[in-house]
Amino acid sequence: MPYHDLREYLQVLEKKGLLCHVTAEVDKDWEISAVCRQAFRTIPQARRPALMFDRIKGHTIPLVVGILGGSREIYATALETDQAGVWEKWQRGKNPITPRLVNSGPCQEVVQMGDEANFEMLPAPVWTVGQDPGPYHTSPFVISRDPETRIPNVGTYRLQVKGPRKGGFMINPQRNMRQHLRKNEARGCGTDAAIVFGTDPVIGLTSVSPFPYGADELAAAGGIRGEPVEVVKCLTVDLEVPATAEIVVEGRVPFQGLEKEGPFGEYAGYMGAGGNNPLFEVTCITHRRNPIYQAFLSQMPPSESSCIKAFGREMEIRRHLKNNCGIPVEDVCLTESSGATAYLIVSIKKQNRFQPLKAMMGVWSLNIGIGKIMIVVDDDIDVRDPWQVEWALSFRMQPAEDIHIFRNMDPTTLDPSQPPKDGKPVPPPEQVSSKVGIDATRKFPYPPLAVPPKEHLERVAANWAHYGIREVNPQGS
Ligand SMILES: Cc1cc2nc3c(=O)[nH]c(=O)nc-3n(C[C@H](O)[C@H](O)[C@H](O)COP(=O)(O)O)c2cc1C
Ligand SMILES: [Mn+2]
Repeated sequence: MPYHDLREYLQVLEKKGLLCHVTAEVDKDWEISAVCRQAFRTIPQARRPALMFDRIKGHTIPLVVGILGGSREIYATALETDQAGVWEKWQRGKNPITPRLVNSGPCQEVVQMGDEANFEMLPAPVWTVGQDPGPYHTSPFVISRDPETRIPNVGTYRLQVKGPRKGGFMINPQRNMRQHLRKNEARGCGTDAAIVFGTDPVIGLTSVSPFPYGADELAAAGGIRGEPVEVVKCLTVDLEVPATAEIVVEGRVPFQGLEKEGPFGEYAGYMGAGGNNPLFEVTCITHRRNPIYQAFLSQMPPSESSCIKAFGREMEIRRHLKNNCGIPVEDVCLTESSGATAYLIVSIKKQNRFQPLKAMMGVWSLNIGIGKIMIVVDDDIDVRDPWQVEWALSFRMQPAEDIHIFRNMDPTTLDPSQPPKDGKPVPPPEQVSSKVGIDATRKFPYPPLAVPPKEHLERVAANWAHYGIREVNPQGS
């Protein structure tokens, strides 16, 4: 049975020991960010819990973070499976199920119209204290629709809190919602939008994943869940939102309403400059009684952003290379230290010598600027083990033949290594990048491996205690 709402999902996380309550009172304007950062940088991913801040100074609404991308185990739990089952579960999104419209839903238990609506009642933290201009919503699921086809889109685009009824979006040029804004601008109108916080977890996972334009993420979520997402009509805009959502902020992106947004501490680990970006004007806020607010931790990797992006993108790459390019892919790893964007390793069961280069071309043909550095290895190499990848690079690769550099490719977003022009950072629409692809597969038969026979190793392992070998304790106790 799919999760009905965020609350049901949080209970499951709690039961599995994957959610930890912070009961100490915290200040959202500096402390939440520092606690999250400390948790992500000191607790290895496999042991890292999602966090629920129960008491926030000056606020009544609790905040959850890391509940979708705190770790790969948490991500799998959101999909009601284990890590090995994620790929199969995700594939179900290819058979979308249209959302079911219902008359009422808990997301409208409390209604605040017009001047009553106060965006600042939500406990949006300040993330990069001293450098971000103020609090930011990092986990909004933003719903808008194509004015011609009326097909809705859901995407996560961060939002700067600019006042009780005003926000500032950051929507990259290639994002789907940009097309809605462009089409409406051409007709001289603004764009209705609904910002949803806290839903059944599958919706959040589809909101951050790059589905092609025209795909409705709520329908994809329905396909993955195996049951339609229930939606209700918004009260002030022509949109539908998940009925069991915790909080819905309805509003409008005004016609030609651009304003300075940012700078913001970005996924790559550096401050991004920000820019002139679309405004958001709040018309109404609806929420459940005792709502729960959700945030994502971004900034320097490892972060929730790097974990969630890695899983979602690895699956999209694998699907594309397999289904569209016919490459026998074994596994795909986008490293978290590269923000799950720049550094990519793909293993293949190579059938002919053209496939490594084709795998590179296949990845770079995707419209998401992934894989500035891409390494292709054989299927005996574990792409998640840097030691094995370095071994393959060291002894299955000849630099002059196997390193391929391509210029004038699409850029990695927010990559500060792109040199400035006339002393200023190059604006996103003008950015280009070069890419390097390294073929670290074997090109001809190799000598046998220099290790003891497998049966000897197994015999010794079975009798390990007999040898009395103890590990050194670094504490010396
Ligand atoms: C934590 C996190 C934060 C994100 N913030 C932004 C953002 O501020 N602006 C943006 O354009 N994309 C952002 N993204 C990426 C988009 O959510 C992602 O590309 C998604 O596919 C967009 O939806 P769309 O494909 O329907 O446009 C973020 C992703 C994550 C995981
Ligand atoms: Mn989309």
